[in-house]
Amino acid sequence: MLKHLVFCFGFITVFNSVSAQNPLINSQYTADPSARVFGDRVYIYPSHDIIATKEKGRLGWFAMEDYHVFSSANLIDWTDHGVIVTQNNVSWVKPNSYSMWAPDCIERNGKYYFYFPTTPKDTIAYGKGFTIGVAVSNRPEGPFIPESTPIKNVKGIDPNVFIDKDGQAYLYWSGGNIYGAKLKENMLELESEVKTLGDLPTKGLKEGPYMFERNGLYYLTYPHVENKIERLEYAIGKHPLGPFKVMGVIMDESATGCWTNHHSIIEFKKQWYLFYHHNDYSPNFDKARSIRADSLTFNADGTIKKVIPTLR
Ligand code: FUB
Repeated sequence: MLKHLVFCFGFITVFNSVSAQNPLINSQYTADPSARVFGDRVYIYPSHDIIATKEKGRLGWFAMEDYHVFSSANLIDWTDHGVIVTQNNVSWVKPNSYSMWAPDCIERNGKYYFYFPTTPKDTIAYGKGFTIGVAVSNRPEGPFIPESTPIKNVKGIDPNVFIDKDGQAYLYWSGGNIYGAKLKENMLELESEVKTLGDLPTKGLKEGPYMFERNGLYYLTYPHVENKIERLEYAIGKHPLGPFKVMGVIMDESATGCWTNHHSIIEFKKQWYLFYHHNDYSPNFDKARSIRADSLTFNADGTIKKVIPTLR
């Protein structure tokens, strides 16, 4: 696999000299990009794929031990701010579980809240499987201090946080279906019952929720797989917790054969962008992914025009 990485990085360097954009990061595998605009920069909080070995993780499966944050003022030149959270320095995380999956980060009142799904060591207290933790910082690039327990009453992966215009925050996550709940002002606890967002397709896995608002419409966007490869789809509602009406596809199944896709959508300098991943640097193994971005545009009625992935 290392061979692929070295080969592909060489390949991309040639493109870079003629202003390559995608994949965005070429120093490591990255996936599940949560992009945010903080000040005049875009920050990306991705998952960090590594290749599992007999000693690290489970061979042939996702292996993720930490998170980096990257930022850019122009979406071309990216700064790696280094590791912000790592599995063995969060007190409640099962050591060496290599399960630091898709995160998100949001700002509230000058503090930055980093949400990450992973597996707890105390399965009696927190249950088996994934739960979601939070780490807090005064700056988007950290240092982040992890809370001493995961969020109560949340089981699942792929956290996404949305703050509505009235100041109410919502947490979304997935676990086969997509779930949502109000968050308290402290951003660390649920304020409401958990709701299954049940207006979505019933067939196939739905995960990786990402909520945004535009012109009074709430867009619940999510990867959905019916066969083998995920497609990015969306539904629109008039309230952050629905009901929602399924509208269609944002991005078709990846042509690279990458099983997963996982995305975020932001407006930066008056242009909307879709951040997502494929496996460009690891064509034969789709658990070593690379993040991308492409412009996203809307029709006059608020529907989203399908995004065609570009390599540069
Ligand atoms: O990165 C691990 C998992 O793959 C994420 O949690 C899913 O959304 C999928 O991208």
